[in-house]
Amino acid sequence: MIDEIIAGLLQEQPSISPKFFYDEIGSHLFEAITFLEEYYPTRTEKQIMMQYGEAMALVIGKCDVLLDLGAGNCEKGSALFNSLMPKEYRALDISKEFLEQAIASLQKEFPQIQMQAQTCDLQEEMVFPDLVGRKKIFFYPGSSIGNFDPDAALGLFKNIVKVCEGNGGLLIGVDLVKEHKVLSRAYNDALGITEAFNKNILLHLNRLVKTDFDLEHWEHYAIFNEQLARIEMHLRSTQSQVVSWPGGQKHFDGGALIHTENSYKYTQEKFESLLVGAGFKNVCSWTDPNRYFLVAYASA
Ligand code: AVI
Repeated sequence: MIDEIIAGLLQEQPSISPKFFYDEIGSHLFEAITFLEEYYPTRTEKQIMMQYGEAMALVIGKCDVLLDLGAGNCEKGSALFNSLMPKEYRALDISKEFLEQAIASLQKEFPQIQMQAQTCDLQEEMVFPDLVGRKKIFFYPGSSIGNFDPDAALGLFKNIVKVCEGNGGLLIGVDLVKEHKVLSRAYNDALGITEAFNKNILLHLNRLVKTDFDLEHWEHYAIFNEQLARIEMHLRSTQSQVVSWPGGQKHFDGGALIHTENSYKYTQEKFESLLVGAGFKNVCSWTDPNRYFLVAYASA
């Protein structure tokens, strides 16, 4: 992990993987972002799920195992229990610890559902030998897929198609391309929570790698890259400075950038063809009146 971070910093165009956003403070800051007026994805997805939940359940049909990717506090996944009535719920995330706490309280509420927490890094191939032959419904909400490059998203979809063995499918939320002003506001909120979320990654690195980033000399920079249809988040050096860590250092000019995140936005057509290109047979989509966000079910 330390080698990965240092290699990223030493690149000609320095970058830090967005997975390092989510330390304890970062996870809370992201939660706060989801409540912001400017950050429409979370509440828009929730509205779509509430309005079309029954229609989705009809299309999905019987659900044997519900696999919740990036489950976090399991709130979104458990909201599907009443409509999908899975026999088993498998919550997957980078850290199992957090999941186990969430599952312990859910289990009391839904004793009929067998529940299990499993560590899972979506950058790596997923295998579920114990679930072979069972109908699996994957759930990947929140437009987290937007934080993957399209090639990596295609790879993840192909992996899900393979694991589904011609049965089940994927219920997924994705943010749509829209007016630039709306996109830009969502990543440049007036309260500065997204700025804090972005800068906190440096504090996380100071702990992990013993770097000496001084937050006073870095600023949040988020723009919509129209050509690549993605929001790019960067940290911009406000002066010429040297950042050091045990065994190394790097000079940053004033204005130099560290790339911290991409958040791809899709058109409905592009997203559906990505799913079909991965091998899904059928795609059903639901959206909100503004067409800000899309929830799709792709059957394997
Ligand atoms: C987690 N992910 C879908 C968020 C996004 O919108 O790409 C992370 C985020 N970054 C800044 N604000 C929210």
